[in-house]
Amino acid sequence: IRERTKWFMDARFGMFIHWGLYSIPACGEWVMSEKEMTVEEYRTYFEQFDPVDYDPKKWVRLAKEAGMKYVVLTAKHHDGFCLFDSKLTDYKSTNTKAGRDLVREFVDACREEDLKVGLYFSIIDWKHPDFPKYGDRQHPMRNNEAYKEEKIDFDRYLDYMHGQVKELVTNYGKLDLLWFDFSYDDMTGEKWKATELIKMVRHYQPDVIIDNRLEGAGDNHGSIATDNPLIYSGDFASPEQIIPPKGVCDINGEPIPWELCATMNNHWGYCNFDHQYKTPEMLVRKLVECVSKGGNMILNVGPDAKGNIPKESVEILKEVGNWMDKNKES
Ligand code: JFZ
Repeated sequence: IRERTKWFMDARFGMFIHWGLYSIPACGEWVMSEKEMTVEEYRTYFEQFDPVDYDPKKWVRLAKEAGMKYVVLTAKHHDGFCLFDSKLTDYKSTNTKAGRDLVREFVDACREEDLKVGLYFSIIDWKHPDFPKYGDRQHPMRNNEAYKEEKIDFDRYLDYMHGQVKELVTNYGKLDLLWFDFSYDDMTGEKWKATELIKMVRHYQPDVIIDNRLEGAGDNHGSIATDNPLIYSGDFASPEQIIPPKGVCDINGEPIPWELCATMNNHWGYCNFDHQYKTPEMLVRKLVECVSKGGNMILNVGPDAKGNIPKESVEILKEVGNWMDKNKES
């Protein structure tokens, strides 16, 4: 086990936060793709974004009360909107009614409450003009013939994407975790110039730990599970929603770090009609099962457009926290 993952293996329980412009339509973070919206159509949410209740200290304190040891926020999701003050785009929280760098306030809040801080960053970007559109598996314009003959310069996109990661690893002090999401089609990181990307990340943040999704996602454990991992293979595997029955091992059968990412209902981004919440009991059982199999659990909340965590989620987390308190080692 790598030295840098020790805190993570010890932490076991974290909070995932999916929050961005998609909190406004309130039907999940994939709305732009699902409804095949153009950048112009989606921009309405950018004009509307006004999270008057944004107070990351509240989020972080709730995580702490639930017994969580780290928090990961979507600095940028697939829609391309940045919660941070990127110099490489105008499409950022600083230019909305919020008028501030929301990642900065989040990072400060985590440190103030003494929790480890992580940022999610989408290597997919549906806003950038040089990201492949027509025929892509999930781009909002995948079916739009108008983009069939479009010439794009993918290297220009990669410069942009790498540049934003550089901003994140250089402007916000020491980060504990980076959660990249996600490689598809060829399931290798080379399409994203991942070797260069992670060399740069390690230069500025030698101890940050990264997930394995530059090499895929879900059940694909990438080369983290081989005896010769690539530089971008990641420090932990990231199974989604379903607990691997026997934990996760490398090719020699040795356990490797992994983290189940799970939602409380059936969405990541805020969804105002999804009331199918798991009970606190179910979630505690999941956590215990992960831990018993050598894994972590990162449990998601999707704050609404104003910046409030849904009250169902708050109640669930308080219950989980009660269980944690009762079962603390003395
Ligand atoms: C990805 C995102 O698309 C989603 O919005 C959310 O952020 C989640 C945590 O990660 O979702 C995926 C990515 C890959 C797979 C499944 C869901 N997969 O390959 O199984």
